[in-house]
This record gives sequence, C-alpha cells and structure tokens, in this order.
Amino acid sequence: MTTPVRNIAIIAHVDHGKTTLVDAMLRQSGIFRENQELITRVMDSNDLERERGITILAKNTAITYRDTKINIVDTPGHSDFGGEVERALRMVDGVLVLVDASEGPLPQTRYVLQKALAAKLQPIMVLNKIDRPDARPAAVLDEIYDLFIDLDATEDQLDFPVLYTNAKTGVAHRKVGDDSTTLQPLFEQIVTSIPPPAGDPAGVLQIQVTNLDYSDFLGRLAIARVFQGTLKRGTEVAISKLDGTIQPTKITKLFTFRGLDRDEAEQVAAGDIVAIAGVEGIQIGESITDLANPAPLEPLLIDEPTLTMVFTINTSPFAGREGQYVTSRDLRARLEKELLTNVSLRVEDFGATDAFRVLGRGELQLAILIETMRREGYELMVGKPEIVVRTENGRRIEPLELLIVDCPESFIGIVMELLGSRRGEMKKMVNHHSGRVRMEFSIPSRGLIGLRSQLLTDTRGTALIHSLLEGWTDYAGDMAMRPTGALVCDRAGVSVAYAIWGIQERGEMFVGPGVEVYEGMIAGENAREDDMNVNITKEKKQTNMRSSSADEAIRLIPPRDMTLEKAIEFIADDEYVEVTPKSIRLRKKVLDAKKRPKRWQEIRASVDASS
Ligand SMILES: Nc1nc2c(ncn2[C@@H]2O[C@H](COP(=O)(O)OP(=O)(O)OP(=O)(O)O)[C@@H](O)[C@H]2O)c(=O)[nH]1
Ligand SMILES: [Mg+2]
Repeated sequence: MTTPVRNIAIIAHVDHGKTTLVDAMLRQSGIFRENQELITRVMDSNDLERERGITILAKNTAITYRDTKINIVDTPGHSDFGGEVERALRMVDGVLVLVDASEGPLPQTRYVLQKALAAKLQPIMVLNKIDRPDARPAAVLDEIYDLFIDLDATEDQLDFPVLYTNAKTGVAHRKVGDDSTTLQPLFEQIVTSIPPPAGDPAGVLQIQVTNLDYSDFLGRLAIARVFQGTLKRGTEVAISKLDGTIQPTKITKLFTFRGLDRDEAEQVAAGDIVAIAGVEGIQIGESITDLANPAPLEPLLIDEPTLTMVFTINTSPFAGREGQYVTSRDLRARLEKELLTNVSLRVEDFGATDAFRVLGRGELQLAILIETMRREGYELMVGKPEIVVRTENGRRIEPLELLIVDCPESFIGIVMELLGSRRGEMKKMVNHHSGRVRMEFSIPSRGLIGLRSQLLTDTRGTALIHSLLEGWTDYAGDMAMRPTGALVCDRAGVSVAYAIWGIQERGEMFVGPGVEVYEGMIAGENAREDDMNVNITKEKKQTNMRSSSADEAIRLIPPRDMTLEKAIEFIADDEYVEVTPKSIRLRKKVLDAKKRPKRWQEIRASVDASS
C-alpha cells in the first residue's frame, strides 16, 4: 500500500510569512531531533536569500502528518520572482494563501491567487501574523472575499476554509482566540480539504520537470511531479524534449523529499514529487514518459518578461583587474546556463557584438542575477533597464501596472505630483484613519523604473509601494528622463579630498577620496540637469604659508553608497553600470569627453543608433 500524499504550495505577497510558516511546519512534524538547533527561515538557503531576508527561488520540502506525506513548495513573494510561483503551481493540488492579518491582500496576493484559481487549485486561506497589535483579521477576511469575487472565483472556490496563524510561534487557530497551541488545525485542514493527487500509478508514465537543482554529491537534479505511472530505478524511459524529439535514457538514481533531506528511493508513484539525478541535459518543462508508448505533457507556459537590460562586456580602462570571466564568450555561456534554471528569463542577441539583451520581470530579478555573477568572478556592464514595448496590429503597446502606495497623510500631495509626472493615474484612495493612506494608481511600467528610491527620498523613507502587472495599454509617449545630470571625471587618476571638497557643492558625490578613477567615470550626481566634467584628482597648490583655517575648511560630506540596485536605478540612457567582483562604478557610455554627446536629443539619437 502506498502512503497518501498531499501536494501544496505556499503563496503570498512578499514578507507575509511563508518561509516562517514552513519552519514551524517542519519543526512540528517531528523531523528534527528534540534538541536540534534550527536556523530561522531554514528554506531560504542561498546566500543572497539570507542576506536580504527574502525568498528568491521556490523550494521543495516534505513532512509527514499522521500517515500522510505532505509535499510543500515554499515560493517567493516578490513580484519579480513570480515565474517561480507559476512553475511551483504546476507541482501541486492546493495552495495555502497567506495574508498578513494587518496589511491585508496586496498586489502579489492578487497575482498568485489569480494564478492558483486559474489552475483550479484548492485554496486554504491563512491569515498570518495575528499577534500583530494592528491585526484586523475580520476586515482583512472581507477584503479577501472581495478579491475572490473580483477575480471571478467560482462558488466552490469562494467556499474556502480559513485559519488564523502566528507563524513565528507555530500556532494555528480555527477561530481567533481559540485554545490551540500548535499547527495541528492547519495540518488537519490540509489533509481534509486539499484533494489527493489524481493519476493512476499503474498508468502510462507521465512526469514533468518543474525545477532543476544542484547537489555537490549528486550533480544536476531534475525535480519533477509524477502525474501518472510509477518511475522505477534502473528502467529505460523517454525524455520528451521541448523541441518535440524523444531521447531514451536510463534512470539511475531517484530521491523523494523529507524535511531538508532527500531519501533515495527504488520507485516513485503517481502523485509524489521526485528528484532525479544523473539525467544529462534535461530541462524545465520537459516530460519523462514511457519509451514504448510516449505520452508527453504540455510544456509549461508562463508570463512573458516585461523588462529588459543590455548586458555587455566590461570595456572600461580597469577591465580585467578583478574578474576571472571577462570575455563575451564567458558572458554568453553564463547567461545560457542561467536560462536552464531561471524560467522567466530570456536572452536575445540583437546584432551587437559582445552585448546581449536580457529580459526579466523586474529590476530586482536582474540585479540578483548580476550580483550572483559578480560573486562568481564575472565582470560586465549593464545599461539602463527598459520596459518591453510591443507592436500589435500596428499599435505600439506597453505594459501597465497597478501600483499601490501606502504613505502618511502628509505626503499625499508629493506622491500624487511625483506619480503624475510619471503618467500615473489615481484610481482609488483609502484612508484607514491610522494616519496613513493607501492610494491605487494605474501607471505604465516605465514609470516605475527608479520610482522606489525617489519615493523613499520624497517621503523620508515612509512610503511603501507594491505593484502588479495589469495588462497592456497604448504607448503613453516619452517619459521624463532623470532630471539631474552627472558629475563626470575628466581625466584618470586618484580622487583627492581637496578636489572633492571643491566639487561637492555642485551635487552629491558617489566617490570619496583615494579612489582610482578614469575619464568618463561618474563621480556624482549634478544638481543641475546637464552633465558636468570635473577634475577630481586636483591637488591643492602648495604654498609656503600654512593656513590652518584653509585646512580646517575641508569637510567632506560622505559619498552616497551606490549599491548595485541604486546604480541601476540611477543611470540614464547614455550611461552604464560597471560591475566587477569588488567594484560597482557608474560611467558614461562614451568615455572621451570630446566625443560624448551633450544634449539629450543627441544622447537619445546615439542610444537609438546603438541598440
Ligand atoms: N509578528 C509576526 N511576525 C511574523 C509572523 N510570521 C512571519 N513573521 C515575520 O515576517 C517577516 C517575513 O517572514 P518570511 O517568512 O521571510 O516571509 P515570506 O513570506 O517567506 O517572505 P518572501 O519569501 O520574501 O516573500 C520575518 O521577519 C518574520 O519573522 C507572525 O506570525 N507574526
Ligand atoms: Mg519566503
């Protein structure tokens, strides 16, 4: 007799507590020894996930409740990683939809719920963070019903069970304030209301690969759901490739999930999730099926990317100093490798030598890729993010976003003005009478580039923004460019405090003293709209007279710390971010001051000609 199985994904808006809930589920499933120390958010296992405190990749785990095995996929909540959620949904029969009991449903709640309902997955609603002093579960539940209705949920889907949780302490309640002290009500609900997987273990083999993973011991692993039949170790099977060809292969090693481990298995039957080792060249979306009688599954289709950035080799005078991989061959090979696992990414050649257009879902997604590459020893340059514009039936169309801004009442005017300048249209304003308001805008995706940092500056760090792709709309016309110019180094050398002191009143510096610079490198942001060439290497003239008052006058304002994301948000069309393992520099595309286009019309024309 086979073990009963349930397959669920945990989906939510960013930070609503998915990974924390998985911690609690793992702990209470008895998988760990009594005294075993567990790190928090144990599923956020890669370096960047831990540093940033967000989930980037969807990951599998499994627990046993009573006699039922529950396969769990933890998914990321940030909208840039929506592709991970889309593929996770392919693996499961139901979803836990987490909603922060104070924040309520937010744009990514809508996105993931819409995908889950479209896939006809059974939802269990989990109102999390009920311990928050500002929790308002009853009102949030109403908002969730409204959301379901808005998404055209069927009667059946509207009839979802609701649980109230504190993921941090690992408690689930059926009613707010009941005497539960564990997650048992949640486990019980999963077993009773998530349907067991369909599929006949004796039928024709049908498996779909939804993820690739890598293990030091086993190499490449394909993670897949067995939809029908039973996969047995040592048997010959067919891989149905994405191009429709059939490739015979022998399955040598199989694993199933248990907590943070994988158990070797002799066979895995329909309904379960399997990790298969040693299948060369297998890709996400491909099927594994019967060799004599192939019945491949439909490939996985997911939303198209909306944002693009040019990745090119580093051509700065400092190229090759820090990185190990610097050629266009290196860059191409790395991007191709990324495509194997990162399903929502595309890479296009566009006729330029040494440059590729990389398409993704947002600035963060691409920034994570760039950060990963620099840590691996790559050097590259990236251009300003652009929104994908399409032509359909002779019309130019561009993606449109639903944007939610949550800010203190006193900033309403500033926020409306800023969004107006980016062609945002206000649709709704809700005042919860907590001193903060929530405003909804419809805005072309182009208007979101660089918005977050500007909004934080304008609202002194108090605004929260969330956005969701709403659809496509007629191209809205040119968008205002960055309103400021750059302070550009006019020669190579080492920056000097005295020179910076003279320049800093012109704008804000990105470079402090003692930094090696080159001609065309950007040293700061000019307060005025044009670029200004500056000599940041100028030493103070030596005089015989020592004047203590002059030395004292050199007070340097600390430079703005340009992180990768800030640099990407900052650059204009005629600029690049240069990324190496140790440095992030900003530069003009044309380094030579004499050859550089000066007015924005020239800049636009030269950029259009080069792309
Ligand atoms: N007070 C309180 N805090 C919680 C609760 N659940 C999670 N948190 C906190 O919320 C923050 C985000 O938790 P995560 O588990 O990383 O959220 P997530 O949904 O996995 O986030 P992403 O994967 O990045 O979308 C962490 O600081 C948690 O400690 C809860 O029930 N109550
Ligand atoms: Mg998470």
